[in-house]
Amino acid sequence: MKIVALAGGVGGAKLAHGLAQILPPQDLTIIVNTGDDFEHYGLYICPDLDTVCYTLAGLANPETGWGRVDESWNVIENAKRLGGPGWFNLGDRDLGTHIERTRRLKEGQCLSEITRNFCKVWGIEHTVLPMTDQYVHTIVETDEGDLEFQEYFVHRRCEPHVKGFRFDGIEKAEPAPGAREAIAEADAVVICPSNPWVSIDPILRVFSPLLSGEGPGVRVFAVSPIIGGETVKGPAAKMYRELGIEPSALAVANHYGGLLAGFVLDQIDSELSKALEVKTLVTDTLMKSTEDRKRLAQEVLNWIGDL
Ligand code: FO1
Repeated sequence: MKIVALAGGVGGAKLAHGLAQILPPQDLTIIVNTGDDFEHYGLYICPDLDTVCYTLAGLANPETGWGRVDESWNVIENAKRLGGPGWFNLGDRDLGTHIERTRRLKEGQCLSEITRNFCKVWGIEHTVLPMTDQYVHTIVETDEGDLEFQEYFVHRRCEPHVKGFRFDGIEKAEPAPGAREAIAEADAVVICPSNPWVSIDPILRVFSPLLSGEGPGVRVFAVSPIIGGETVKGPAAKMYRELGIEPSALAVANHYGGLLAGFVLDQIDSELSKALEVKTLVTDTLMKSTEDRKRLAQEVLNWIGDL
């Protein structure tokens, strides 16, 4: 079965990793959000892309989910001592990725090509694509004004009250080379348990109308990032609340609306499945261990295969 997975950072990377443990490389393409990308210390940082790649390569920091395992912080500590900003933690190993990516971008290589090269070096055989090669910047509109995503997420610890989101540059963003074809050939698209507002919506916008629920379309399935009204990691539940929507798996399913052929929700939320018109899979969606990732991915694939 050929699958295209749509993923943001840590939660999305976990299910993508589960899928990669089961599907052969030619059957899985992972399309990753780049709206969180930003420049810091003159370097171009792609947090979600790196989180997905490090996770697939077994290089991710198991405690944070982002950044590298066995990391040290000498460079950023020194930069901080000299007066540089210290709110975004760039580890020594991780910095090498940003330095080389920035050098290549300045040379004129595009992000998808750089990602392909990096994946080869990291031993990642499945296809990982940024959603686009153009620059898209997620702006969080808050009661304290517009904030760049990382400014809101890391620097301000998601404290400002959210009023809306904007994806600057999205109108000019074309799907990365190979992404359209991967979707056209796929048996299903799986939306990983990432933040619907800031991780998945930018991808859906880039791939609209291909993934709009109106086209001839591939079947789209989503796994809820909200379990028992809360997010495992990140601000999705807080965002729903501040936008006047009760955070729940149901709210996530409604968010994707007519796009979905099926929805996966946690057993804690089994009651909510009755309110859904799409097909549902109710299971243990919490991925605490590497085995959990594979188990959930296998259950989702079996379910899609049986539908
Ligand atoms: N998240 C944090 O909460 N604090 C950090 O200092 C931080 C640094 C960081 C460095 C590289 C990287 O690839 C990711 C990093 N993240 C950090 C995670 C990132 O901000 C978010 O996980 C995503 O943008 C949301 O999906």
